Amino acid sequence: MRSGLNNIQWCPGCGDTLIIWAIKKAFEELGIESHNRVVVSWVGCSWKASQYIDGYAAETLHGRTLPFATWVKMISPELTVMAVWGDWDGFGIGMGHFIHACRRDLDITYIVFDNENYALTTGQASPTTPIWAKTKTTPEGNIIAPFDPVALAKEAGCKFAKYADSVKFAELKEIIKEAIQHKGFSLVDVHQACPSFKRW
Ligand SMILES: Cc1ncc(C[n+]2csc(CCOP(=O)(O)OP(=O)(O)O)c2C)c(N)n1
Ligand code: SF4
Ligand SMILES: [Mg+2]
Repeated sequence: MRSGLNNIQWCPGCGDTLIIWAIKKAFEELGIESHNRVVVSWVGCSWKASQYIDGYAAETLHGRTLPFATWVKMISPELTVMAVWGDWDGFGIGMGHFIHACRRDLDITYIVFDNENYALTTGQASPTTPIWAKTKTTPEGNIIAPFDPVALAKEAGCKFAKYADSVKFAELKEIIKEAIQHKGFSLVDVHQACPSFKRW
């Protein structure tokens, strides 16, 4: 069991903080108690989300959050299982797992902390970096168009796939609640601020 919001280590103004508050409120309003839920995360800034939300938690390898969450759901179907990823983790190194999770449609809520860059490694371009955005790896501007995670998820069989924005807190919380209540695999791709590296 993990708990605690006492030691948040994200940069001031980071959208990650709003997203975990929305997740915590969603669990609270749905009456899902800490011993009935698991939050699985990976490597990246938002990996700490699982430490800051009370309840069972697991930190897995980069790109491997969904395989681990799948295993948890299969052995403990009574638990509410949430997987939290970054945009590189979910749509880069973990892309294969993402597509197959959509197809498999197990009851897992998948929240992407989409800051459109690799933040933990100090601001490289990711699969959702907008075209022409300047990052460490695209100093002249990104020339590779990002793809649309929600469209991709739907194409792969996901029946609940939505965008959200961390600054629209009430809407974000409601979308997360809907995603948790959806019986099957659900994606919420949350756009968020990253004041340290997302400057577009
Ligand atoms: C297998 C592996 N490859 C690369 C890394 C280095 N690495 C750590 S975090 C990261 C980028 C994470 O980006 P994202 O998933 O978007 O999360 P964010 O930090 O932006 O929240 C990378 C490439 C690693 N830890 N493990
Ligand atoms: S680098 Fe960006 S995503 Fe990471 S903690 Fe700082 S503001 Fe948040
Ligand atoms: Mg990122």
